Amino acid sequence: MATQSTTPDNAQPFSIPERALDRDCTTLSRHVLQQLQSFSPDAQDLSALMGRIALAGKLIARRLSSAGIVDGVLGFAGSENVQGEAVKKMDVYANEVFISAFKQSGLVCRLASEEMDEPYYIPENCPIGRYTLLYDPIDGSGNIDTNLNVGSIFAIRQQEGSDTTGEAKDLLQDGSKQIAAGYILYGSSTVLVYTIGKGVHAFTLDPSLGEFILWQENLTMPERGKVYSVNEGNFWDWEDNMRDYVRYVHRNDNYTARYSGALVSDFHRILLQGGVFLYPGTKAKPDGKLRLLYESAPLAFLAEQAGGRASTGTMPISEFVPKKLHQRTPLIVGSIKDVELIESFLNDRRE
Ligand code: AFP
Repeated sequence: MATQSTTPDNAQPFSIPERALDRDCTTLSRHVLQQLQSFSPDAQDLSALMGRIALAGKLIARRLSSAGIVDGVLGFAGSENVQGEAVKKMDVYANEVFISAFKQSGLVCRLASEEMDEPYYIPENCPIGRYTLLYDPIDGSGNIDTNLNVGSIFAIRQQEGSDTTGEAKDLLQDGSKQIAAGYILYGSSTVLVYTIGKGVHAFTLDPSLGEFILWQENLTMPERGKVYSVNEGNFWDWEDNMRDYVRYVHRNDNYTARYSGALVSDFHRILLQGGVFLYPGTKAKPDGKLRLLYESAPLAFLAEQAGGRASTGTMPISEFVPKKLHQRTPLIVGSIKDVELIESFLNDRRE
């Protein structure tokens, strides 16, 4: 006896696999093009740039996941960066991965990173390379040796000028010059979050495909959160107003503290669940620790796109014009109401 078919007569033979593909396989480069609703040369460039950043992220994730099995993942490189901080082996590796991912891209003429004194030029790209990549190759590298989360942060700006000397003055501009920004979080899964000024979107690396696949579109930060994220070991180094804010959250039952030692990790939690991250200046170091161009400005772009806020305490991070490449700024970033509350403490506006 013939088996009765369960497929309705009008069903398309491939309709189910096609739907599955749509649902499961929006890749990063396709998403960028969808966002821009264009196949123009600029849109293709941006899609290709994001593809190269994703490649760097995959290479770094692969290396991190073999810590303890292969050489060159754990431990210090034995040198110091321009900020005088001890460089980890993974800082060196990840910095070079970004350079090599962009070397033959024809897109980027200049890369500037936290790990390099001066921007790195790729002369063969310069005649046509119209973009600058700014990046922190491994954010939170102090976490690597204990198998805790780390990240990479990036921003893309339009290249202006091709001067190979001096202090890259055209980089010394505010955050509105960023065309794209985002981060890769190397956690229990590898997640890439980006914005091109059209919302904030998150992708998860599918190791079986080797592709970042769309996880969530148009992420928005809750207006207020329960978590404050700050290194309270610096409590007595802060100005009085900052201490007053932290005393306030201590007394207020609605708040709890979380601090991971990796900005990307703390920011990602705040993006999804709300709250605030702070790295204030201290009396001795009023500009704090975090670098504007590679850390604060990219995350400020993401925060604002997600409905949050980023501030130095006295002005929006996105309006801060750096005086030098490795400029540091205090950073307060997260849910809009939480950031405003801290600003009210810092500016003596408490009612
Ligand atoms: P490292 O990359 O040197 O570990 O610094 C990480 C970082 O830039 C940022 O990711 C952390 O939020 C912050 O510094 C931690 O600094 P403290 O150890 O001074 O709290």
